[in-house]
Amino acid sequence: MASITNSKPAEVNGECPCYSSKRYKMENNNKVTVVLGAQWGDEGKGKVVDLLAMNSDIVCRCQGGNNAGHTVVVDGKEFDFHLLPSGIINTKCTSVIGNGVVIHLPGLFEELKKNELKGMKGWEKRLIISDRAHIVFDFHQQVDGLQEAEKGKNSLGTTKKGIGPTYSSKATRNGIRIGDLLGDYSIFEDKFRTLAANYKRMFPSLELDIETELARYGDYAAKIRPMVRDTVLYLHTEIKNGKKVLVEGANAAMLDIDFGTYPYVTSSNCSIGGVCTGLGLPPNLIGDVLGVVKAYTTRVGDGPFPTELHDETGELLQSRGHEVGVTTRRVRRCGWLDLVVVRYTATVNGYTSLCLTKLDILDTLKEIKVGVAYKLNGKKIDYFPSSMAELSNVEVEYMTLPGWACSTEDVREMSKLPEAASNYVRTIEDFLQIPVKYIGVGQGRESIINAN
Ligand code: 2SA
Ligand code: GDP
Ligand code: MG
Repeated sequence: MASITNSKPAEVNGECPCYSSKRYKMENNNKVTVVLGAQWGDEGKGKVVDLLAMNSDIVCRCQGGNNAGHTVVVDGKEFDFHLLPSGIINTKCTSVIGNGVVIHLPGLFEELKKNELKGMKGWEKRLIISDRAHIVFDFHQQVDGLQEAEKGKNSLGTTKKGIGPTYSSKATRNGIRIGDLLGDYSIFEDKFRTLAANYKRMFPSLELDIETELARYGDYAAKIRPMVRDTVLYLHTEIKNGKKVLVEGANAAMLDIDFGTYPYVTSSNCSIGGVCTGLGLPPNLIGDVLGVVKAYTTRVGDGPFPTELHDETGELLQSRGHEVGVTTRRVRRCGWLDLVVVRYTATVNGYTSLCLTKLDILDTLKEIKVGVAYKLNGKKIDYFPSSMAELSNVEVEYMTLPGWACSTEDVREMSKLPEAASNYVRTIEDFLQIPVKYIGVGQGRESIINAN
């Protein structure tokens, strides 16, 4: 047994190692930048990520699957990404699909092919997939559709991409991961047969050809093998090496399974916690958190939407904003900007700055309303309702601001924005007490105002 003495330990470089705070280098100043949706999704995260990817080495997806639809427009050419990080078109960036993502392999290869045809090159060397990510099978997608049909008028309006059933398999602990597919194939086969049989028992109408599926997955295994690795080790090594990492949140905080409008949510954590769990990053590595806020609000799918407009203004926002689902082509519901929502998501996500997108869509309005408080039974409430019955019944208090009634599409400097538009931006900043760093005034990469 080692004897305990009172003598001072040996000194190293003039300092006692036991008493020196420098003994372990705990602090890493190379922090990860995060882009998160601040409303119900489709805020324009893809465009922001594409822009920031120009100064990043690695762009990661941490949650969700191909339910997401992120649009990037470069030189007039439109790309839509679902599973691939929006930084993939940047040839200097490596793209990571993290452990928290659920992957539909046929969808992934379709997406790669489609973008290759649009000119995306060399992705094979730039795409890394986590061995811990769960696989979305076709039967998960079928089950998603069947569950929605069973719910009838209480359906959630999912994208039917199998997201809920796959996260459900993950939580039940009979899910199948990419690593399983690449390991001993007989073990994968066993797991697949068990999982498929479970679902067939629950949903007898499922159409399942197990042998064909197994053969198909053998082919996918060979195709993805070179891209798969331990992304936790990869990311931590690269962060230590000083590489700039950008994280692209999918969906948005109001669709977060914990903090969103449950049950009208997706099945992952689309807020800041999902960044840590979906990539294996500790909170002390998180740096800037950029909240992407659309200058009005949209929602696709069912669920309460306090500032929704069922009138001509709503239609105008929908048509001017081309508010159509990128994955399902569903028409998005539109309404005024709801700052109660954004303040709530800012509380959860801790935005260090904001990107206000689609300001140009408001260009034709004479006046613009912004939701600033909720009342229930005539009384203002200071919390965001967790109950959907309450949220459906809130009365929104609005602030009315003058519109600018002219085009902002060609504006590239803050000083050139019409006064009423600057006032709109300042009102948002003042209400939220968070600076607006970028303002989007068009679809293209160049249509952005640096508001710093
Ligand atoms: P799911 O499929 O289980 O994740 O659906 C659950 C809810 O989450 C909503 N959701 C979305 N909301 C906005 N945008 C999304 N991506 C696509 C887009 C949507 C589309 O970029 O336009 O094309 O319809 C997305 N993905 C999921 C969904 O509407 C449900 O309310
Ligand atoms: P995401 O899911 O958050 O990436 O957003 P989507 O791609 O689903 O939807 C946003 C839509 O708005 C896309 O068609 C974008 O090209 C478009 N968009 C993004 N920013 C702006 C902007 O500032 N102005 C205009 N007019 N369109 C924008
Ligand atoms: Mg989208």
